[in-house]
Amino acid sequence: MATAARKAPAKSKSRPDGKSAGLSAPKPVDFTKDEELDAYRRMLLIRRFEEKAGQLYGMGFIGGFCHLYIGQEAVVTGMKMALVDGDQMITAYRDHGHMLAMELSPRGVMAELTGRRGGLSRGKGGSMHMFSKEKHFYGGHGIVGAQVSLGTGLAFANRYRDNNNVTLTYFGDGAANQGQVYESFNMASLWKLPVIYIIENNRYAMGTSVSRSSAETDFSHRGASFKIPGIQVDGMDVRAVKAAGDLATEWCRAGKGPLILEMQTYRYRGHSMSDPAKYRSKEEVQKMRSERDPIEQVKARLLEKKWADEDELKTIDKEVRDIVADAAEFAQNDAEPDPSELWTDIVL
Ligand SMILES: Cc1ncc(C[n+]2csc(CCOP(=O)(O)OP(=O)(O)O)c2C)c(N)n1
Ligand SMILES: [Mg+2]
Repeated sequence: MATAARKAPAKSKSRPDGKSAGLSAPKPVDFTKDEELDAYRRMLLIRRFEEKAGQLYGMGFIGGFCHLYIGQEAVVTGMKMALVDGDQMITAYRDHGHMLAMELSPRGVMAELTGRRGGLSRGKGGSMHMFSKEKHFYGGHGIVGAQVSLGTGLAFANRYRDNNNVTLTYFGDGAANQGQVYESFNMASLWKLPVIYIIENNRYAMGTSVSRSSAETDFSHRGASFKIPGIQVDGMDVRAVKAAGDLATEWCRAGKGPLILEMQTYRYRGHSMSDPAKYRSKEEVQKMRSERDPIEQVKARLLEKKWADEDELKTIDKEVRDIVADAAEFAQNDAEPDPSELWTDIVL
């Protein structure tokens, strides 16, 4: 019996990456003097806060897990600069920077780390579990990838309410290999939900490098099967992040559905507070710090353009250190939650 010649499968007309959708990483926007200073101050607050959190952890004031965001500050800062009031954010456990970017109070965040009643979850959530409905921040989640479906749900609610707000759903390169991420991608694309999936590719998931764990290391292509376009962004340059944020928020508000931004970034510290760091060399970390540091990049531009001199930058640093010192002072001296609170704010 003659067999019909097998036809080659029809080639998909459009590759659903950023390029086929007419998207490519936008050029970094030029910041005004005020924007540079604002970005500098915001990133410095995150850096100094995290340094202090590391110290308090070492002194035994913070128990449990604590994941520092040092090195990645440009990602949340640039994205926040692209938001309007009512836009939401949700992320994983490396979340202190995200909270500060959303303008949650440094005292409230630090006191939550030390488990005090003035903490944002009244001292009962700790580093990984803080929320602020007023500031549109939805956590803080310890289960890798779980926030992706929650963020997609937030976007569904925005679509349903037709309020034109977008949801920034952050997750890591490791989380990008979790199954529920792809279930969420499918629904978000099918229903054209206003959600920006921000993959913070800091090159490692605990001690495992991206190349050891991921078959597709270009995370901007991770939405290909779901027709979600994506672009790669220099996540160490706050201006590049802001430009990508502008593009993505416009895309979502125009009703075009979800978008993926792969932020290429780097974490300087260990995964959590005890990390033997045998999976990378000291030279690799040092190279990033000295050549790509997000805060130093802004500082260099401010000095070069003569928008600030060393003294003015020192004054900003002093102001930021004062805010952080006040938060730390509060977090060490505030009372612990009353035992009667043990059964409140929980679902039985
Ligand atoms: C479902 C689940 N599996 C495993 C873990 C343990 N775990 C905690 S963090 C982590 C690595 C995640 O890395 P990535 O998503 O790249 O985020 P990063 O820590 O780099 O910010 C793993 C495997 C967990 N918390 N939840
Ligand atoms: Mg990672």
